Amino acid sequence: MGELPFSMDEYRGRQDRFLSKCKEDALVLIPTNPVRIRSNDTSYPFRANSYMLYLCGWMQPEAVFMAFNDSGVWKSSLFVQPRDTRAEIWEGRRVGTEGASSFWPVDEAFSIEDLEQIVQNKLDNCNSISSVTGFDEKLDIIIKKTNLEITDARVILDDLRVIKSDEEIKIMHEAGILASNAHVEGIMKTYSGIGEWEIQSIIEAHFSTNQSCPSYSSIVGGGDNATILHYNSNNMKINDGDLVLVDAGCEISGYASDITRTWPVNGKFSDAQKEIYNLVLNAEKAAIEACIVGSPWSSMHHASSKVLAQGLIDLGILDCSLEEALGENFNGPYRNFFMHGTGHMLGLDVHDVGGGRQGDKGPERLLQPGMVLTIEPGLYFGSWRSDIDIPKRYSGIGIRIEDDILVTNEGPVILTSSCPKEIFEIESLVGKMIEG
Ligand SMILES: [Mn+2]
Repeated sequence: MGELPFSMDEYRGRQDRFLSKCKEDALVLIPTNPVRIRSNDTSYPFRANSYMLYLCGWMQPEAVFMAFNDSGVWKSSLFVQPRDTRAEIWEGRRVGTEGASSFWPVDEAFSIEDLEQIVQNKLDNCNSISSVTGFDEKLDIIIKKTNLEITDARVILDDLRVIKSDEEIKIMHEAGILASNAHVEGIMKTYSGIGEWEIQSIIEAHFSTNQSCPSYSSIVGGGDNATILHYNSNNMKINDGDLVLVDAGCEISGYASDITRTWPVNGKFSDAQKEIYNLVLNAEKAAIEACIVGSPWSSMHHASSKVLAQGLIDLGILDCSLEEALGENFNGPYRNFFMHGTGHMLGLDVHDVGGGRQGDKGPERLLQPGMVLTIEPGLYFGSWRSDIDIPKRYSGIGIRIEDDILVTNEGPVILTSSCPKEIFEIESLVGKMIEG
């Protein structure tokens, strides 16, 4: 029924760090995600809210984490679905209040049906509410009725979630290795004429065989489809001579991995493909090297942008100086071919909390030991583009290379390093598991 991925101490430590920063007169209320209806009595697969997973690892729906300060001591509790045989026959087993208070890292547990009444009682001793609103409509209504000041708990929680503990890093490394192995299997089973959906199913079967699942919708784009950044139709055959871009990661105990690799379906990069591939690879390596403790968040983006812009000039795609190519605030013409950021935080969410800034408008974040982020530069020359002239030699090429990086005092550690990315490695792997 969902084992806790971490020790009680790990969760209690997270709660202590969070609650010690909350106002002492605040009632803390953190909901999970709602069950979303697909149609009639079928629903989308339920996935608990990441703040709930972070604070107490509770994976079942209809739950609220609550905490209040009782004469200087924070007490935490969980509202959960009560045991109910009739409901469990249809929906599955519930942990219930007794199970929650015995085996989860909280002091007590209540039925979710008593939420409003218990919250009302607690408000006698509280003058504000710290919550994450916008997820649980029922809780939002209860909170609004109180007329108390509401502070956004995310401001504190996001800063905590940004730094991963040793236990979290261990799981994220496992997720990185599993996604690497899945990509390798995808590469080894690729041939000219393979369907995008077939590569998707090879990779996702690798996840589910290992009791994992995708951490986002897998992108498998052959040829021109690789130049559509969030392509996930995955329904075209990939022709001899084309590259395929695969952006797919998995989730272990709620923690995401996120890998992109690009390979030729016939096992051999053309000269033009090689030129762009090596440029993106060099940009990726430069950005990884910039993941140094104390560096501003944007330094990795600047590092990859400089390599890409210079490369576009060297290949004759841009006809200007490096300064002009980069432009003001790194928004110059090189952005015609590299339209996205170089990376994002990674954790319980694939695009994890706590990106470039501290809080909404705070100062730029500096890289610290324990942060995990992706590095994923790319270059895209969609033949279908009407906004700019695409050089013929590179038309139809889309390449992105993405790894997951742990920042440490000893320098960047690549959690996905077992996924090959050098041209000679990839060429030697394509089709190796095709029989006949
Ligand atoms: Mn990514």
